[in-house]
Amino acid sequence: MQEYKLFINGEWATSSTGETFDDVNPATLETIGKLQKASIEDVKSAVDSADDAFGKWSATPAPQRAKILFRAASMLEDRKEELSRLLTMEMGKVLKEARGDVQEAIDITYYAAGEGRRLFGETTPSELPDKFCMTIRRPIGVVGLITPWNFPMAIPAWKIMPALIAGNTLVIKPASDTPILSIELVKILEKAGLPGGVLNLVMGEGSTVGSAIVHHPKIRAVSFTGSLETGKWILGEAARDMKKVSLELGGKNPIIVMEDADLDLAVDGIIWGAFGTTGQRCTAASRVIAHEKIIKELQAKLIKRTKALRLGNGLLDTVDVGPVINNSQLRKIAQYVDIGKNEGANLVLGGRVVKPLAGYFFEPTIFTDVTPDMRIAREEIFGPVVSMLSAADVDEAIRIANSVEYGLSSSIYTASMRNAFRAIEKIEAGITYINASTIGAEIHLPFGGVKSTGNGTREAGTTAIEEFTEIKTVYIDYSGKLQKAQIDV
Ligand code: UN1
Repeated sequence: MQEYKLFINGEWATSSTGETFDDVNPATLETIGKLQKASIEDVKSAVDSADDAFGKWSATPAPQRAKILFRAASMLEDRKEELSRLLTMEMGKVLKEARGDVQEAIDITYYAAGEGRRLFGETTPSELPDKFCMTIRRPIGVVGLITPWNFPMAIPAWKIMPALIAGNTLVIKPASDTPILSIELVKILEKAGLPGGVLNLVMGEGSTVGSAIVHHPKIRAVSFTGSLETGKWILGEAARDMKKVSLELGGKNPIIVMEDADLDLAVDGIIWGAFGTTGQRCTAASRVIAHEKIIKELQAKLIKRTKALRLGNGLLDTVDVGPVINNSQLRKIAQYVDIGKNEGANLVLGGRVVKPLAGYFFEPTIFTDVTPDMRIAREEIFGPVVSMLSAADVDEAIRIANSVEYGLSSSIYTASMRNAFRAIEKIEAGITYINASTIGAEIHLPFGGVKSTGNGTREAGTTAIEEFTEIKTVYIDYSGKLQKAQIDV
């Protein structure tokens, strides 16, 4: 059995308590690794080593830091297939999507490395003569990263790479269900030449290890992707020490389908958005809001196509939908199906736990006749369940889209420019797709959401550099005399 250790101060270390836990393949329930469970003492050592490493790393020119990232990106590329297979075994998503997860990590690593030659600030004139003004970006310090299980490689890379290029030192806690890909990422960075202490990895429960990261006084910023509940808790705790926080939380992402849409294209997008990654993306399409004139036809097409999806082990290319991550998620999804039925929604397909293998499988599920007040239309399920709602026109569809507390991704299928721009302007979401599904954001554009999806920050794109830097404003007076801004002479 492969053992995976903590990474502290450039060394692979066992936990100070010696405790371990298992990493289980959600399709087969085979244990694929033994993981060291960090103690609060281990977290302290990790933060101390990041703090010690900060001076040197932050003083290293960003293009030099970038060299390490370029090497890491190319090593990731060389190992893409092997890492993708490992990712499917650990997380369950089908191999094609696992390759996408690894590719997203490769993309952000190259992108962040390139940013090492830019990290632009602004230059402006001064209101006074012989004076120059500019902004520069400075690293924040020691940053804590807490990542989810649904993108075991892409999301850690989204956070690690921009944070490193900006000159921060890090402590990462990957999700307990899927830490192996983060460990592989750390190993690659280590091989690529990252100095000891710059990146530290601890594993264990959120309530102990995660909490110790959030509370440590030397941690100056926390970047978290996960549930709304945990996000709110982190924001509250971090506020006491004025830590910078960036949160990427839930979604209840709508696909609007108008009466003038290409319905087959819309069905492609719904299937990809709702059942891709077994519905376990923050960006998953969990609501379809269709024009009343075409909803029946759309439903018939969707049901037919969904029936053909094959569940099983994601390593096989005959499989379309993999397992869900663990038993508690499986139970939660089943509970939501009961809630939907009790609320009076019409379960037209799926709705059951199935066992093509020993693991945690749930049938792709469709509810029709869903109304906006039902819990299945409002709450994030994070499973292969889609709710169909009907609207009389584009404005009603957008009103329904906006009636939930989340605002991450959104989509509209329409042939009309007017409808498309209505959606672009009026949907309350961080991302709007036109004639494409809600998933598949590209790494060079900002990623994040409004309302309860986050706290106003964005990941990826140039906004990732904003996430992991502080702006310093610099005034350079070369007049040789005292000059006073704002004061009449
Ligand atoms: C997530 O589910 O938290 O846009 C991230 C997408 C992916 C990232 C999803 N590129 O679906």
